[in-house]
Amino acid sequence: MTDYDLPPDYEHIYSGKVRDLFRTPDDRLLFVASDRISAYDWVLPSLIPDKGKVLTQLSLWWFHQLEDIAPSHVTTAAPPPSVRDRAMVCERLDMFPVECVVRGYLAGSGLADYRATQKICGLGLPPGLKDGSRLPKPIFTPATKAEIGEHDVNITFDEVVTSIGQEEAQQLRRISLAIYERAEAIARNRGLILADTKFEIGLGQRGKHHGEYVLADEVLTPDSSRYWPADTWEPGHAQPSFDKQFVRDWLTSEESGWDKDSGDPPPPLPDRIVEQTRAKYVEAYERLTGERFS
Ligand code: PZK
Repeated sequence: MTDYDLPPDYEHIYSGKVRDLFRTPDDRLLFVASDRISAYDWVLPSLIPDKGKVLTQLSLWWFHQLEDIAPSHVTTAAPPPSVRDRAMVCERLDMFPVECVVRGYLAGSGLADYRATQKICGLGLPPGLKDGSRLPKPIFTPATKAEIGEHDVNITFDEVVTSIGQEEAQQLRRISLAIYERAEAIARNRGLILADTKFEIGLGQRGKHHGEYVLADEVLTPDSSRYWPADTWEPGHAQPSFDKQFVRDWLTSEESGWDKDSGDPPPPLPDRIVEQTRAKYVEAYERLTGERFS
């Protein structure tokens, strides 16, 4: 799973469903995006060729678009050759224990919370919103990581304040909303709706960014964000996922033979679904950046 043929002095620290973190010999972090793909809370037994490269290159492009809002954790050091295009050498930050989520549209856990309470993270919303509705304005909807394997838990802004302090909570909200606003406008001009997105932010520990709020992880990739095709957006039902819809449709089709509620692991994807899905990640990269993926 984390076999990237790295030099022996790179120490594996942690793996998420689709990304892996290593310590470099000089005590920085190597962030590696795999070709793994998740759906229905499973990591599928199929890889999507170039997915890690596409998402890493997209993330680097976004970090550049956001440089005037917040610095990123990415350093100029080159990753080892075996992971060159899918990895970033990053500075080690003191991470805030908060998932900084911004929503401009109603979906996912935000939709579930709205239906239950007409609120998200304690923020009241107007009545009558539907699945996929645009919100009156983007909202900061923080979450905490639950136990491993569990879903993030939405929390109120006051709970963030209690956890990390008033000044710090306000900074995370300010930075997150500013980034969403910038990114949503760029995506909209490229025919994509950025429905929601999640950031991880930390404080610089040394050097140029000492004491500064620094953007970490990967940013504004289809794995950390919900992108929808703008031309078919229609509130009132679940919007098709820009990147994973072929996967979801096949996994829930008769052909797959899989029941997502069975507890059984999902089967491998047919080659055509793998290829269609790869093409969607490449399309996301090319539409957003305006550059050919290579
Ligand atoms: C850090 N994660 C999440 C990332 C995973 C899990 N620059 C940083 N400094 C300190 N900690 C982190 C980062 C970053 N990025 C990020 N956990 C810790 C994560 C990658 C793979 F499995």
